[in-house]
Amino acid sequence: MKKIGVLGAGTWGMALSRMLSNTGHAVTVWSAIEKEVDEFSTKRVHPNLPKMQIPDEIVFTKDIEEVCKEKDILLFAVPSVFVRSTTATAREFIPDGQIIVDVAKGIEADTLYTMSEVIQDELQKDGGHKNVKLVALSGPTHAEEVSLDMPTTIVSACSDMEAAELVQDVFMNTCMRVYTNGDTTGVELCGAMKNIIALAAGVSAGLGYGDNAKAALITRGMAEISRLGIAMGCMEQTFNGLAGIGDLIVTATSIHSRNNRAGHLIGQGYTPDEAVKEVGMVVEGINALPAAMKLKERYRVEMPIIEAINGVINEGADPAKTVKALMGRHKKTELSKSMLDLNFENTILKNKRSGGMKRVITYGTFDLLHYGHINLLRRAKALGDYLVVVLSSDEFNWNMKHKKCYFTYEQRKELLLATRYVDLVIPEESWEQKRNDVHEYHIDTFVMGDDWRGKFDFLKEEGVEVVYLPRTPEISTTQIKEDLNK
Ligand code: C2G
Repeated sequence: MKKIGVLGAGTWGMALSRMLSNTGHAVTVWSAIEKEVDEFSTKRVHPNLPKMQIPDEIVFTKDIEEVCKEKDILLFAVPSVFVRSTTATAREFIPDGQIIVDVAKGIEADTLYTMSEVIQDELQKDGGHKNVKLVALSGPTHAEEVSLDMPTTIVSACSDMEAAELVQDVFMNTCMRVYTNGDTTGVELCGAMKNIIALAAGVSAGLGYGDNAKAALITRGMAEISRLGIAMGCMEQTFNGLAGIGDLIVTATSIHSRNNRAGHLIGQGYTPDEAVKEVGMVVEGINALPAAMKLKERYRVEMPIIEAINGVINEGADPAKTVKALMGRHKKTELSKSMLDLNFENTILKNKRSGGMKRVITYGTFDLLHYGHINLLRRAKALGDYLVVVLSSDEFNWNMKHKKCYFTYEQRKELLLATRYVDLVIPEESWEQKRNDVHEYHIDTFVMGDDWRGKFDFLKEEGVEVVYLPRTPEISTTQIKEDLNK
């Protein structure tokens, strides 16, 4: 039996509180809305969950200190826009080392932080709380169904697997199956972004379009979220999992979903504000849009559906015209990489462009290949479909870069080709070859770490997109050599 403090008495917070109490845990629930506390503690029914009985064992409190102190787990179940302020109020009562589970789904608009990052950022403002363990709990989980003990699965994500497993044990029961995952950011990104796709699916249905359009939005919407996640360094399989496609299916196809309902009204001609008022509850998909647009820009990821729904919600674009524009975009390939590989080799040899395939190029020495290089290569690959690495030759390194490599060109090339991101390796023999390379290999995007920021902007004149990605701090080939010499 664990002692659990729940912050937030919304639909999801209360459905989980009931489940935890009925499975033998001591649950205390706090809400900033004192009227709610009075009502729930006496009537023991939540207005949004009329069929659910709130167990008598659940203690309600208006005192945030009481909900925080001496608990095994704190559950943050407030709407995403109140996570920061709630953390600030609770901070002085939260001990270091506390396990905190966040179930709010969203991305903070100005910082682009996920909810667990917001909580951590706010807690560490006092210079302490260095050992708090933040677990994201997210998946295909309608509160209405959980409140009726209907079979449900969910993901407990934390980089600290022990914390993820402890939460798995607490929340696991005959009605709730919990899976662990180490990719907190990926799980939280899915949770926030899928609400936007659900909104789009609602708009489509409101316009009178059918299941074909819904399936297209779900499939291509997940492809966009996955592409963004990979560019942010998340794990690809997170997006194919319960927190990713699982949660998107349940949100985009269900009448329970507020995002779906709000979208439906907008498709029928309501303004976003009218739709939110009609739904009467928080529509997280609308709250997540500004951050989604900023992430798309920062990581330079093509996200046409996100862009289209943002046009409808925030720029007054006509929903019907927007769908027509989406359907009329230039053709894209869905081919797997291997097919792309063959396809690309053929086009390279025949020296002609193949429709819709984006080619990326990057340059470097890549000696003693390390995770900083891999982070760069993974994000570069996520910007397109095919990555060409121009690898500094031994002569170029020695004569022009005054670098003595540990591995020869051939050895460095072999290591690069062994990674899952690199499709082609060619030699870099001079500083001047870039202008030619981008034409010879039909390149769309040139990528370098931001230690080179500004140095290659001239390539824009060649019609190439120039992207500088944040370097991975604290690791470098030089650093490795120095550490090994000690
Ligand atoms: N990189 C990174 N993070 C690190 C180390 C390297 O993102 N911790 C990136 C660099 O910014 C660069 C790439 O990995 O984009 C390869 O790094 P180096 O092998 O150090 O390449 P460099 O010496 O910068 O050569 O004509 C351009 C040069 O060939 C680039």
